[in-house]
Amino acid sequence: MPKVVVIGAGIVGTSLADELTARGWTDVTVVDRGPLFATGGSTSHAPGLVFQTNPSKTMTAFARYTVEKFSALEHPHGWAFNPVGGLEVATTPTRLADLHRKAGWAQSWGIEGRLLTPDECLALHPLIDRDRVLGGFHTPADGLAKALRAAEAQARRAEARGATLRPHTEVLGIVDNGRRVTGVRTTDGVIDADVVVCAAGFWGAQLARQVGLVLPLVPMAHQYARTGQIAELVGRNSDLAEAGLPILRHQDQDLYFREHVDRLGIGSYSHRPMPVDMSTLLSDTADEAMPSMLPFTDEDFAPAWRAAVDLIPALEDSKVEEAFNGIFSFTPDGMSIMGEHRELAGFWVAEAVWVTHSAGVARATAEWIIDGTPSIDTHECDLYRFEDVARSPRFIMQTSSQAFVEVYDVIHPHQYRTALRGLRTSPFHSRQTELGAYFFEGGGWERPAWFESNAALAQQLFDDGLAVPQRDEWASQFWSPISIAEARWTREHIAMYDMTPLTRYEVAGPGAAAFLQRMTTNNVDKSVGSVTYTLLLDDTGGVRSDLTVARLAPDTFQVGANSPMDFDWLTRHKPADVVMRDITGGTCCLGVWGPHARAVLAPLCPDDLSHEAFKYFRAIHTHLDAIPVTMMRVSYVGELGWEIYTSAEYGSALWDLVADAGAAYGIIPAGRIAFNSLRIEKAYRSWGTDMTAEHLPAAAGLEFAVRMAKECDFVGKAALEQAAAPTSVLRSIVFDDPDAAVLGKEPVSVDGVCVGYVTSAGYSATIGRTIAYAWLPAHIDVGRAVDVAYRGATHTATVHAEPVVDPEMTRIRR
Ligand code: FAD
Ligand code: THG
Repeated sequence: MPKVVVIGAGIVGTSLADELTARGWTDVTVVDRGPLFATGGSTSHAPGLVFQTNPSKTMTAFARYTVEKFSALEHPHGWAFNPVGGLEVATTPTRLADLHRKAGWAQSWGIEGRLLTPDECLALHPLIDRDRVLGGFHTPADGLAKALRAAEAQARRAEARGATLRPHTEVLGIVDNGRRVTGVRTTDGVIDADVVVCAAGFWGAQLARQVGLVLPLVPMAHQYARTGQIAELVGRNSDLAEAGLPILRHQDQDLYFREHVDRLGIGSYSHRPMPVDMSTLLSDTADEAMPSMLPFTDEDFAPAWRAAVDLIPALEDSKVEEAFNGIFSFTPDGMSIMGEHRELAGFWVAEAVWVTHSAGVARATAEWIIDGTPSIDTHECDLYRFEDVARSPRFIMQTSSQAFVEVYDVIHPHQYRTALRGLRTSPFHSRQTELGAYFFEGGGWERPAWFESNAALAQQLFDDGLAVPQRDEWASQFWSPISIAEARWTREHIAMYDMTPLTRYEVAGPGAAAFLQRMTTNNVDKSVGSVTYTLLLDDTGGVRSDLTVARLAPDTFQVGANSPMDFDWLTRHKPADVVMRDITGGTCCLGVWGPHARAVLAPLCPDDLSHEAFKYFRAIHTHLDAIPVTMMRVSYVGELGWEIYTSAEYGSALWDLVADAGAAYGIIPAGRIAFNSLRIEKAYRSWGTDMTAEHLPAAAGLEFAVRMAKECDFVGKAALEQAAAPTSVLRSIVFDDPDAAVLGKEPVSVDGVCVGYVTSAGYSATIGRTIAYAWLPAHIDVGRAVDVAYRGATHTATVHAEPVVDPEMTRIRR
């Protein structure tokens, strides 16, 4: 049986010990520098509020499991979970509208919740000032976790199954044989191990650095205060129950509240970000009870206190009695960090985890370690999700600080940071800027969303009858009607799209073809010049990514991928006779699409671009005018045309060449919003949003890319052979009202019952309606009417056959 050492006996480490031993891996040692179970880590003083609803489906599922698990734990001192319910109040119209969005997430992810009037808020929580609140959102299954009891109960259960707990044992270093971990070096000698899991809380980044791993997390102080006795609370709660009122969030002022018998606990995120200097932490906390508690800074709390009194007038006669600046981890995107070190087998991390998500993260980690694949999609938490730039200390600090500031803010899905922009720009960037591009950010890249230079053209199209929907205020943010004109113009004429941020790798060597055959679902071992759409599956058949694989030479392939996790996955499986390079940054890509694409490009190219000579899904090395290029006849927007690749130094010449040659045909630059709406018209999926590892190809509508009959075995094939027919499937739905817009994650109901959720959506210029994808029960057929809840409104839509536009593929194959 493998020997496991878990570093850290906080809520994550103890929960993991329980999950591992429950699966029969009982040779587990949990080491902690501190005493048990108030080790001195973040768990020791976490007030334990568990609000389950999160924009992330995965995080919500993690939280739901924590509630379920903690509710069933037994501890001699009492409950580990007290389901007092959760209440979030709105004091501004923006927040009130956003609570509708949150209620939508809750419904989509299966959390019971209800929007409340101010009177209903007051009835649930009599301490709040009725006149301050505009409404609220109540989630009855939320509540309080007693983190230390939960840690102890789980640790003791693990111990009963054979695990060992070693307090007062500090891990000083990781021991390895150059390839894999062999143990940990502690203040009490070396402990041998086949698997080491770093669950060391905010100290984890330092431990991981010892083995060459950057964990993008920042330890930050966060203020928590307990008041003195509050008359209104006296007699309400027993010492055992501690609380009866729902846990309360007042997000407009970055505050949360819970009862401590007859006192209130107040947490505040309203202060400046206070990143912790780990080099002085021990001396800074020498006078405190624990090394994760910094001295309270009154001046930072003063405005929070005033805001707290405003919401809860009963606080007027009270004051702060005990308070501290507690430390825990923040990450650039607010997500946890999970996974195994690629270069050091057996070294795992489970980091930046709230109490709320702890049991869920622990379960997924145990499954991942033991079975090889977690049963839930974890890509948003993946250790290898970060681009190189996102591992720089400056980036980590900047984005994590921003995550702190925004922790309770209303964040639009297309709101991007303003700091640290312009880090990754394509060679077309200066031209795009001149053309008035409005940039979205993704993976550090600047990506045009639309071009103001198309405003006059758009106006002309609108004057000529192209419909413009009346989008609501929320959906109109970070959006422009110009995008509709760009999409229409692409279908009717021609447009150029910057595809540079599309991640791409060169996979080369004598073993390249066999490697890609084994890793992906489709047959990619075809003639030089072939391009294949194919899937990466995990061992359980879940869709890890979708790729295009172009064979550019017998032993050289270009892979178009989705994220750094694809590089990680392929690298982990790569044999020695294959070399893989990420060529994204050194190259660029221009998508030239539309009915006039051939007419524009053919005169520039010495090769024959006719349909017969250059077929759909083929690639060639050639030249456009004087520029060496690789052309692929691929179109994510579903039009005649090519992706044109060249190395970065030719980029701006390529842009100018195509722009000049296209002028006679009215070529325009077009942006991401048009791009997105066009791909949705064509039923093309976007990995990570529309489907994830949680879905089998058939469910995601991607079975056409799986070649079960191909000669060789491929990762995930055995699982697909065993797979039952999917019970839910990804469908296209079309909204009835031309003005209806949705942005993603909205719940979908049939006959008043929530049956699924929206993934992505875009306004289709072709049909004058918004089209969205939704996960729906397999029996909900084409033609069925569904209701989509959008920020308090209900939009009706109809399940549509796919693709909505050009099902005969005549636009592409001509
Ligand atoms: P920890 O509890 O910090 O455990 C890590 C352990 O690793 C520690 O015991 C430490 O001693 C040990 N360790 C570290 N390095 C070594 C080493 N080299 N050798 C041996 N042992 C080592 N979360 C919520 O969900 N809800 C809340 O309401 C909430 N409120 C919070 C309020 C405050 C004031 C704070 C500070 C945090 C709050 N959190 C809350 C966050 C939550 O407390 C943490 O995210 C969570 O406890 C982290 O658990 P952990 O097990 O990862 O880390
Ligand atoms: N271009 C390139 N690589 C890519 C993408 C891209 N890799 C990642 C991502 N995008 C992959 N997604 C798709 C989705 C659909 C198509 C291409 C890439 C596509 N599908 C056609 C269809 O479904 O009808 C053709 C499929 C086939 O013939 O097998 O074009 O944008 N380079």
